[in-house]
Formats: sequence, structure tokens, C-alpha cells
Amino acid sequence: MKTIFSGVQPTGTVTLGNYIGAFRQFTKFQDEYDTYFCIVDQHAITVEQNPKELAQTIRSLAAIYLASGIDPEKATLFIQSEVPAHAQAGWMVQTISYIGELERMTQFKDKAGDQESIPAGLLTYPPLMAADILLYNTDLVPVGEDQKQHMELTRDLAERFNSRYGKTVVVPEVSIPEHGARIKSLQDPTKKMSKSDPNKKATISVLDTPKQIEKKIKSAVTDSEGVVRYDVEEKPGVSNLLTIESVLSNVSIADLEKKYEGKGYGDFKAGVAEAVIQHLEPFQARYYELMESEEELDRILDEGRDKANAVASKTLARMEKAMGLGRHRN
Ligand code: ATP
Ligand code: LTN
Repeated sequence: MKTIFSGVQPTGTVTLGNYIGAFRQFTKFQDEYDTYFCIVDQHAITVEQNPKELAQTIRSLAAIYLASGIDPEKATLFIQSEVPAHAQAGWMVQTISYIGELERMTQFKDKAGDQESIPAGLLTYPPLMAADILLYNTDLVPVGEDQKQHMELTRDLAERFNSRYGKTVVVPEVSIPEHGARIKSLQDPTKKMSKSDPNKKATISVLDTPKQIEKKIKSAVTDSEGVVRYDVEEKPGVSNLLTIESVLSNVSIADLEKKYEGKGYGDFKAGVAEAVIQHLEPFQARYYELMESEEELDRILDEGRDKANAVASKTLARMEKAMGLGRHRN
């Protein structure tokens, strides 16, 4: 059976972009693959976090994974910092990473910005991500489009490890969804919708109320043509809304264009909002139920931690042996 691994950072509330680009894919894989889904809290601290809020966001993210349909009977859901092999293997992968290639990562450049003091962890974020993936002998990594560059580097690092130390790790492939891999900001449809956008009108959280969703979609930036048609170059705002409705209601873009023929943006936005609200309603109900049942959440995360530890510690031992660390006899 092939293995799937993906991770999401517990930073702020999960957006509709995360949901469409990542979570929606995850559930599709759990029936046919050996799946690992990780709450990457050690990645989250590459940007300063409030400790109390981080602890809360970790639980909330676990509930979001489950509410989106992850079944703990089939998939392994766990917290990165509870499996020590991640930090250990992350260090090892760092030693074969080059500063130049890490500095070229666009996520690093965006997050480092023009800060005077750049945390070293922002730079060494990708080797830890590579370690996450390699520890589970992962074949396929489902992520949104923004992670493509990190995945290319992960493959380079895996190949480098194997060529230096002998074939030890599996070189993973990336899986990016055909539609919805890059949901855009509602206020600037040339930028991706991002959890950390300070303008709350730009993002829809998966926990927003129907009223908030209606309001945000109503104020989404479109254009002055007044015709609902898909054209990413000329009409990025309308195209983004069409993509959102299409993936959430499972109706093709062409059929949606027909549905809105002769209608204005008012009707169109109301339709998109309705599709989002309808889709999120059962999700939110399950989320709040899970957040109430602390024990169930803890039990699932304990089991996930144990299953992940068993697999990760084996790969770690193999990597250490290949590198000659410790007292492994040949
Ligand atoms: P931040 O903006 O704070 O860096 P993020 O929104 O990118 O956070 P992550 O936890 O880094 O969130 O990403 C979780 C998953 O969601 C990743 O697989 C990522 O590729 C995907 N993703 C993030 N933003 C989008 C988006 N706008 N459209 C589609 N997928 C997305
Ligand atoms: N870098 C990713 C989060 C992440 C991840 C991973 C994704 C950390 N480790 C392993 C897939 C596999 C992000 O910023 N979205």
C-alpha cells in the first residue's frame, strides 16, 4: 500500500483556501492509502507564537482535520512535537542542505521580509519539512500550489541523502489538486488567500458564521464587466469565486457560467455564499461537537502519536545508521 503524508501549521484559523487546497484532498486518500496527517507545531514556531494560543490552535486544528472527514480508524493523525524523530531527522537533513538553496525559497523570502533579525528557523524550515515526509517512507504528498517549491527541494534533499549515504529514504512525489490549488484573497485576487493575512475581509475562515460569509463574499473584489465568466487573467476575482462554488458544490465551471447567464454580480455572489454556507454547515456542527469532547480528541491524538512514533523511529534508525551516527554496527 502506498503512503501519503501531509502537514498543516497550527497558525490562526484555517481558511477556505486551506480547506479546498489541502483538507478536501486528504479525505479522498484515506481509503486507498496508508495516510499520515500531521499538526506541524514545530513549523509554526518559526514565527513567534503566543504559547497559550498555540496550545489552543493545536486542538482546534485536530478537530478541523477530523471534522473535514479524516477517520482515525483509517488515518494516523498526530502532533509533530510529540514524535521526537522529526526534530532529530530534521537536524540530519539540515546538514545536507545548502544555505543558498534555502534562501531561494519564496516562503522564506516572504516571511523574512525586511526584518532586521530573521529567526534561523525560518531559513531551516524546509529540511524539517523534508524530514517530516521522509520519516514515513512517503510516496505522495498532497498540498496546495504554494508548497510546490518546498516539495521540489524535499525531493532534491532525499536524492542527495541517498547518493551520499546509500539508498535509505523514499523520494516522494507531490500531488496538487487540478482545481482549487490556489484560492485567492477576496480583496486582492492576484494574491493567495492566506491564514496570516491581517485583512480579515480577504479570507473566509472555515469557522465563519453564515452572516460573516455572506458579508465577505458580498464585498469581494470583482470587475466592472458585469458578466459571470471564467477568465483568470482578465477577471481574477470572478474566476476565484467561480472556482470556490464549483469545487464545493461539485458543479463544473461551464455549468455555473450557464446558471449565472444574464444575472448580475449580486445574484452571483449570493449563490457563491449559499454554496459555501451549505458546505460548511455539517463541517462546523461536527467541529463544535469534537471541541466539546476533549477525551475523544486526546485519545485519537495519543493513538496517532504512538502509531507515528513506531514508524518514524524505524526510519530514523536507518538514517542514523546510514550516516554513521551513534553505535550502529555495520
Ligand atoms: P500562512 O499563510 O500563514 O503561511 P497557509 O494559509 O499557507 O499559512 P499552511 O498551514 O501553511 O497555511 O498550509 C496548509 C495547506 O493549505 C498547504 O497544503 C497549503 O499548500 C494549502 N494552502 C494554503 N493556502 C492555500 C490557498 N490559498 N489555496 C489552496 N491551498 C492553500
Ligand atoms: N510547509 C507546509 C506545512 C508542512 C508540510 C509538511 C506539508 C510542514 N511539513 C510536510 C506537507 C508535508 C506549509 O507551509 N503549508
